[in-house]
Amino acid sequence: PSVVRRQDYLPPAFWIDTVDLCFDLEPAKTRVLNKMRVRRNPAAPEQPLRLHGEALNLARVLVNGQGASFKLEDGLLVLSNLPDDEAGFDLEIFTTCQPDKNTLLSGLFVSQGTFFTQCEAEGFRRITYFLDRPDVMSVYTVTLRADKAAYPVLLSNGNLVEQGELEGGRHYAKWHDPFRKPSYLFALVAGQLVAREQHIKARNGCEHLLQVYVRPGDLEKTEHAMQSLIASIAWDETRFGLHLDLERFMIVATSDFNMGAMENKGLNIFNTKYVLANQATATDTDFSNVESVVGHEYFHNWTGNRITCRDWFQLSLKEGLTVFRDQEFSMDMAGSDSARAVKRIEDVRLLRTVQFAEDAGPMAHPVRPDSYQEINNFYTVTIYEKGAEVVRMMHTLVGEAGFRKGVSLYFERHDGQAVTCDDFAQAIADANPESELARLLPQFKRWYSQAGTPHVYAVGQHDAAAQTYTLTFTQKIKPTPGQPDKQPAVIPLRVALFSASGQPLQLQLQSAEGIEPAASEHTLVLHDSLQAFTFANVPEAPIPSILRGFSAPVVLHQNLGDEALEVLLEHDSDPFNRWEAGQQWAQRLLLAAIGAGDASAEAAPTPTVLPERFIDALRQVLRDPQLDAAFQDLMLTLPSEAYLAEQLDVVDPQRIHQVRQAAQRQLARALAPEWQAVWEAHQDTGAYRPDAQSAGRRALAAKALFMLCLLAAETGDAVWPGKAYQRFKDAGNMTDRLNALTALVHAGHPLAEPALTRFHQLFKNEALVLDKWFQLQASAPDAGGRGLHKVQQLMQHADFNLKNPNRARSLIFAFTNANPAAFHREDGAGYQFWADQVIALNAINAQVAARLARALDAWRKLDEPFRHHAEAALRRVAAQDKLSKDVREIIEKALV
Ligand code: HT7
Ligand code: ZN
Repeated sequence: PSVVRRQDYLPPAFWIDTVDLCFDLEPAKTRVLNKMRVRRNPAAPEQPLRLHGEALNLARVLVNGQGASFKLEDGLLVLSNLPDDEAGFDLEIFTTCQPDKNTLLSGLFVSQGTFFTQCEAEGFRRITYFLDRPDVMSVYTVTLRADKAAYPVLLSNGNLVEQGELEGGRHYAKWHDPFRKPSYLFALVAGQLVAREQHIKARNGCEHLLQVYVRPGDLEKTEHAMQSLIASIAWDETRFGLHLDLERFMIVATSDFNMGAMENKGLNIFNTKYVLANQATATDTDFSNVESVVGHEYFHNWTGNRITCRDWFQLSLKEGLTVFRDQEFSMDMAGSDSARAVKRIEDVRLLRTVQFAEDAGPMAHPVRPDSYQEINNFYTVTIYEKGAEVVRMMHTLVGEAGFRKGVSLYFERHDGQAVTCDDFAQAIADANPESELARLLPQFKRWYSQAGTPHVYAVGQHDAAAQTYTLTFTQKIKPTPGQPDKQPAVIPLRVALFSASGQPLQLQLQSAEGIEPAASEHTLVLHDSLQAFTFANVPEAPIPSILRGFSAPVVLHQNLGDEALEVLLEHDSDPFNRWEAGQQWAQRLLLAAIGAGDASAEAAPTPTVLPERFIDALRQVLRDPQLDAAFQDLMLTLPSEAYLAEQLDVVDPQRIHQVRQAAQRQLARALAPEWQAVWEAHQDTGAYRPDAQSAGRRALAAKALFMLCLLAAETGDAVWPGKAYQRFKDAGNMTDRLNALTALVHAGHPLAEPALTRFHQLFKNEALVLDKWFQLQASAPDAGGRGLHKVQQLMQHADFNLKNPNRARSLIFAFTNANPAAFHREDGAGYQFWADQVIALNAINAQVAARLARALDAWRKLDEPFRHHAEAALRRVAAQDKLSKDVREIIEKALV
């Protein structure tokens, strides 16, 4: 396989200063005339000009208006004997491509009769020959020509400078983007679209036109996206002093898209899933996702577009930083401290289930990878979520104001440039020369170069005579592929201490200089494999609260007894660690139950997994009127099956499922009166609002209904399923409707079937709602082992379409990634199905296929008989001769 290595980076041999593109748009054959001003890079060794190109038909190449000699070598257009003029030369290339055959959705493609582009990471080379690398930045002028009736709206980056009529019912629009940009930020859209528009005036007095383009009929679903955009603009001004630099900012939605959205300069292209939302069709989660994705793409305008990446190994430079920014934006929008904590918990749950698993598996890679075969495989949770945690640790180490200073310095130094992760870290450290970050910068940057999750072991020792309490920490990172030896990481640990009755204690940290001033919390900074910290004047053995707010992306091991966890669960003033205490306790109980029985010898699941004391603690949480509903909901959620699997060396997915289900049923039974009270107390009749508070109340009510329906499945009670069906029918919003339907489906109640039929009937013309319909069925419990059969049946449904990534994800991925008990079958049929779908998708859309391929990343940890079936399925895929390099990289790494 051909491997791209970070250490092989060389600056480009040429610069492309300006690009003038003219498109004659036709679905079957689009003509592209590309006129560039090219100049040799004096700093690079002399080489021919090698332009990237893929799936293009080349018609003409002219240099300074004359026919030029060129070669096509491995997909590259190679031009030598070029003019040696310092001022450069004109290069004109004429090609055609076939957008309607482009099922890969990279480059120029057609979705429902509209042209769209997707150029990140390497899609521009599917539009024209170019130096398709992020460090080549150019000024673009783009003319779009198309049939006016079929494509009335013609959009590209920047400002509209001209438009008019052409012969034969055609028309044109000319766009100019004054900002230099890399080719991956180029975009065009042409089709029958309508826009919600809003004029805004920024703080600095500049006026801007904001537009959200959708298909006719979807306009009334764009209000939330527009409000989210306006909020994002205001937030970036307030929090970072970054203003919108364009006259016009456009968002366009498409239903065929490989990812969530794309930050093309001034012309963001979005998956409809992250734009369209109204209360009838979108859930609270959808509303909140729209807000955060609109924010994320908007924030890229500075972190990604104004300053971009030197090469794709630096991808986290823009993605980690922008995820950090969108997380902070969502927290600020959520409002209360409790709502902020809920958002933090949700982010950490994603990190710990998906990213920690990635870091422990065959695809483990550093936040700044050293090599790749296919860059599209590196848009990962490590680059995004772990990358955001690295930025968050910098923020913790230099503080809020210091971080803002650092970001300002970063823009002062690098605006308009293509830079590296080192440049970012250096700017934050240089702006805060007295900080621990500046002191420890070379070690801190190991977060960029070392893969794997650090494990931190904490031991507390109280010295009654000296009245001191010492916390001793050791840290260790397990080997990952290609990295057998690891160095200690810099780990900021926010720490507090509590008395045995849960009172917060004042901390007096002893240092070489003496005793530091008393504080309720300290940030201890680990940087060695063994370190101890001593607190003075601690009369009794305290209970430590470590890693508050999840201040570093590590696994913390501490031997706290159940009593201590109970105290923290009830009293920790840090909501994250309060939640974490409950999770730690639940995890310990569930893992003990999983390990306690031989699954094959034990037909019935462990009947009582949770002791009365644990249930009592949760009962208090559920009864506490001071707590926000969203927080109560999270406290009452047991660790997921995926998270539990992550804690085990040998995984029996069926056993994990049985035990978690048993615990869930126990909570349903033991807390039935509380669930009823919760349901009654959260019957809001007010107008629907998707804010964090209201969404939290709906989520908690949904959990109550879910539990009561689960219990009804045991007792035969008809009341709660009846109420669920009623709610399903009468709900005034999609959140309540879908939650009620979910309760019926997961309880396996007979009313689930008519409800599903009715749901389909109601929403058969709403693609995003149909996705939910497929997804719910694909992730439903595997009653009698029929889950796989159900999914296979649904693949034959008239509304299923493997070519549409959202639909493929909602059915196939929901089954393989979110329904472990149905997917991991003892007969291996789930894996065979997975292999069939990877092979089928590979021929349509290699990027989506490669994502699906990752569902078996952790196959080596599986217990038998799962493991040998999984291996056979992987080997079957590996043996395919027409495998894309995307899928091949994933499968080969899994089989190493
Ligand atoms: N920067 C965007 C990445 C992206 C992408 C990458 C590969 C293939 C298709 C893609 N669509 C969007 C998304 C983001 O992080 O904002
Ligand atoms: Zn991004």
